[in-house]
Amino acid sequence: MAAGFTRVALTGAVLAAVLTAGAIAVANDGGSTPAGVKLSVADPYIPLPAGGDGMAAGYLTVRNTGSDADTLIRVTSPGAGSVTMHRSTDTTMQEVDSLPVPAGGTLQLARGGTHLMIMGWQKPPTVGDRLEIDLTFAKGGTIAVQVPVKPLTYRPGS
Ligand SMILES: [Cu+2]
Repeated sequence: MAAGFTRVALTGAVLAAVLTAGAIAVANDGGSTPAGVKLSVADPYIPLPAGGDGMAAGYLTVRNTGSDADTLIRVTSPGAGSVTMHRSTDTTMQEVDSLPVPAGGTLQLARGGTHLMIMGWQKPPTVGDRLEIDLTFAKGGTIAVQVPVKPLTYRPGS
C-alpha cells in the first residue's frame, strides 16, 4: 500500500485532471493509439513526373472510421529527400504544416487539390516502381505506405 500511495501522490495532478473529466482513472502508457482514431490509407499513387527535375506529386486517401479527429503532421520517405504537404487553389500552391483528418471522414489528396510534393528521388522513378511514404499522425502514429508510380494520366479505379 505504501508504494501505491507514493505513486498516487506523484501523479496526483494527472489523476485529478482525469477524474474531473469524469473518466475512470487508469494509468495510460502514453504511447498507444486512442481507441477513437482508426486510420487506413486507400488508393495511393504517384503519376510519373513529366519533367526531369525529379519533382512529383503524390495522391492518396486517409480514412478515419474512428470517433476522434486526427491530424497528419509529418510525411517522409526513405527513398526521397523531402516530402511536403501542399494545398492547391485555382492559381497557387502553398505548403502547409499539417492536414486535418476528420472523425468518421476522410482526408483526400487528389489531383487539383491537396497533394504531397516529393523531391530528391534517390533514383529516377519509372512506372511500376514503389516508393515508401511514411505518414505520421498526431494521435494515430506512423503508417508506412508503398505508393506505386503510375502513368502520368492514371486515375484511381481506372
Ligand atoms: Cu505542390
